[in-house]
Amino acid sequence: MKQAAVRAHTNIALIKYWGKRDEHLFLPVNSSLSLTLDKLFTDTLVCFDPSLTEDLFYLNGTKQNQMETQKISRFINLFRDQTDVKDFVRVESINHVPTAAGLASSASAFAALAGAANIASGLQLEPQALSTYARRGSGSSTRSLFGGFVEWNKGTNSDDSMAIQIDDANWDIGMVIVAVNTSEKKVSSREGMKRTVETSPFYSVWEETAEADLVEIKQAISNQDFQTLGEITERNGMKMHGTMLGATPPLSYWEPASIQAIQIVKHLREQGVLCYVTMDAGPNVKVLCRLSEADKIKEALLEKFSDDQLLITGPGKGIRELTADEKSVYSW
Ligand code: 2P0
Repeated sequence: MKQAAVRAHTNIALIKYWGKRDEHLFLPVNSSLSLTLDKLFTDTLVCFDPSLTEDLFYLNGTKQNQMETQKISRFINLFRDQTDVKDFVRVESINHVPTAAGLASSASAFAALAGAANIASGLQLEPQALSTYARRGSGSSTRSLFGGFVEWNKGTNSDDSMAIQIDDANWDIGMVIVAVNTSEKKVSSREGMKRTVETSPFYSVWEETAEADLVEIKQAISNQDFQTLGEITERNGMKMHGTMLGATPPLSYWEPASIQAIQIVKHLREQGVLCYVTMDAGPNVKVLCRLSEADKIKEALLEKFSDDQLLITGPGKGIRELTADEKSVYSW
């Protein structure tokens, strides 16, 4: 049996990916940039087993249905197609994404799956090339192959639309996640971005300006200029949500409590604390801050939110194989 177990951390985009130019190959309209997070990750075992008669997928110990398993099978086929490993596969995945964080885990999920399949199948691609495989599971997972600040270059084709680490973010960078509502969203990212691309009159402006935002944020990272980094993050996220509001029918993931969180952040800023919000395809708010100021920011948020709705995290690392000790806690 050929097997491997890999850990991948999730990431939050500071320059957002919102729209595909090729839905089959997951080629994005614009390049994006994210911060990988330490506290949120997925551990995944991939085991090619000649005794199996079908692919099996267990998530947090529960066997998944045919539809979920098919997504895994299609993804694993990318590796079976490129190697002489043709056996059926057993995939065991454990999400260490606290439910309270209210974050989707597709980024860490497909990054961990790609990492484990890469080793188990013997394909042994370098992380950058492997990110082009992760991409075909879920766009945002492209960036989770690496730690710190990561750029997903939109590329010109399927072979060069890949991620690269820009900086390890080891300069007092953190995030406070405000879990406003953890129930499943009604409109998936996939559907939401498609609707926005097809119907929002603002989309052409998004496309034009996202690349300029990326150039500026990379300069801010290279200068370790936290204020500019935060300002670009906040404006790019707001612009993505504005673009969605222009769609037909209009798309909004916000809830009243999202705005309450944003107001607390603005108030903190007026008091001289550098902190900035970003939001994804859901009502939860992520606050980019100095890690050393995260406790203070959490304290202010505790006025409106409970302790279990707030999570502080620093920058995470790229994918890596699990140690024997780490594997031994699971019943794989
Ligand atoms: C991002 N999001 O850059 C953006 C910002 C949400 C808002 O990538 O269709 O699960 O699997 O490629 O990656 C979430 O969408 O979508 C996402 P698919 P994905 O993080």
